[in-house]
Amino acid sequence: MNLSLFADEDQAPAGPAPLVPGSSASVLLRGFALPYLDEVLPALDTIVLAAPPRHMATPGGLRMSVAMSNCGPLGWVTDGRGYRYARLDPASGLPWPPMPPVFLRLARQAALAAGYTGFAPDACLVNRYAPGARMALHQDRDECDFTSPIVSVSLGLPATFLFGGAERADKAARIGLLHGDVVVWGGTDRLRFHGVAPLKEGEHAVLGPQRINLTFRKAS
Ligand code: MD6
Ligand code: FE
Repeated sequence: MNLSLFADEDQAPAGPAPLVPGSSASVLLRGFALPYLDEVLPALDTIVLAAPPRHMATPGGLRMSVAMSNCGPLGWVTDGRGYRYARLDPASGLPWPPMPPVFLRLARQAALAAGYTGFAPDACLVNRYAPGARMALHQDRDECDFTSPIVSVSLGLPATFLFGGAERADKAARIGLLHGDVVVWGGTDRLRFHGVAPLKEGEHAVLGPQRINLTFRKAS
């Protein structure tokens, strides 16, 4: 007998699930952001109006397929001089838009649900993927503080997240991320290689033909 309140198991809200077997340092919170989206989406509109996502250049001079913006005191940027965090948006010379209180609440609650207390992000990277855009395997290592976790919110079209190991050549697990899913990782997994497979064509009911990823970090 099926005692679940949900006819379809796929629709049941899930608690934290390990992102990969054998590690509790990185968790997937299916649908965790959904109750926040009535406030998150208008706030996101304001951010991308003030600081439109743009295709930055890697230190090697390649144009990134993902368009990026930021909110909060610090923003992640890349150009011919390297990767770093900057207080000002290089496109406007102005500070990045402030971090909306609902972003901070969502990030802190997600971190807590994953077992990380006191998360105080000072940077939120806004990544916009059009179909075909991808992110190559990389480590997040431009932050001063590797003791804080990273909280990553997926919105819009589904994506395949690649979650590798400590070495670039380690085989990566493939994890499907949907609108409203949140991934939290830290601790012993903080420096794992990860990336995003090329985004498939599609039209999301709320966000249209794109995926937005919000990545919260404590950078300073
Ligand atoms: C993305 N995410 O999901 C790219 N980094 O669009 C990341 O690079 C990432 O999701 C660190 C932790 C979580 C992430
Ligand atoms: Fe990353």
